[in-house]
Amino acid sequence: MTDKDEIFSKPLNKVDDFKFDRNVAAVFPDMIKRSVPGYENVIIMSGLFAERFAQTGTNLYDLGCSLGATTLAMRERITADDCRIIAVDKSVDMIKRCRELIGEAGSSAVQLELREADIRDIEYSNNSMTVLNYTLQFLPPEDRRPLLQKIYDSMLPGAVLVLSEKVTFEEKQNSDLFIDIYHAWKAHNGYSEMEIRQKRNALENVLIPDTIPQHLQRLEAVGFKRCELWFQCFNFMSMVAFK
Ligand code: GEK
Repeated sequence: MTDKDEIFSKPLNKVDDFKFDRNVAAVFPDMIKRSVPGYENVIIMSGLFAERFAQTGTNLYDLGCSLGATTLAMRERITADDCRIIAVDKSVDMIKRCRELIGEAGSSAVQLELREADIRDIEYSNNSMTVLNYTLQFLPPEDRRPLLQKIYDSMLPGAVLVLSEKVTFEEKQNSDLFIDIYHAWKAHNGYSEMEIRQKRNALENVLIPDTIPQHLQRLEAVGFKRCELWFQCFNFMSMVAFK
């Protein structure tokens, strides 16, 4: 049984910046399912990309792995021999809970390494697939391109990047409309107007979305030859880029 996300359900005098702490880790599966349209599909599809692109004897990275949903979906589908998934998150509470959940999920031929680290600081090598599911958006904007460059440089020919993000739009009217419909969807999922407003304030300085053209231009600039948007629901999207 997963705990229900009620983190912003009481009025707060001051809304602090959002943190991936123990309280968030405890309710995360419920929170992300009710807050990110298409989340469950994106996770399943990440597994399908892994099935197709994992190369024998290589590393696959799940960056900002939280509780390991993407890691587990990838692990389930990989058929190539001698693969290692390296799942990284800088939140000690996320990694702790992730370790427990992965332990409960049983074993597999795919090796799995969980690391509590900042994805900007680790070394990448022998990389056939990297997934950034809703993580790049939390990095300071100036750190995004250097990280993507590091990832690209570590990739083998034929490697793939899956990048899922909340996005914004150049056209203000479209942006406002999609945010409005997104909030209506959150209300449909049981969040009150106050919860939606307080969470939005908590994320304001923490989650800075780019536009889809910004993502595509940056991926091209670091060297990715082919990029495609494969999923979009209002202001959430996922794209795939090939080396
Ligand atoms: C999923 N991918 O379930 N280094 C490492 N981890 C980081 C960093 C960083 N610099 N910045 C943020 N994180 C997951 C969901 S959640 C998305 C990803 C969300 C971590 C942070 O601790 C958190 O666990 C995760 O990125 C973002 O498919 O909550 O909207």
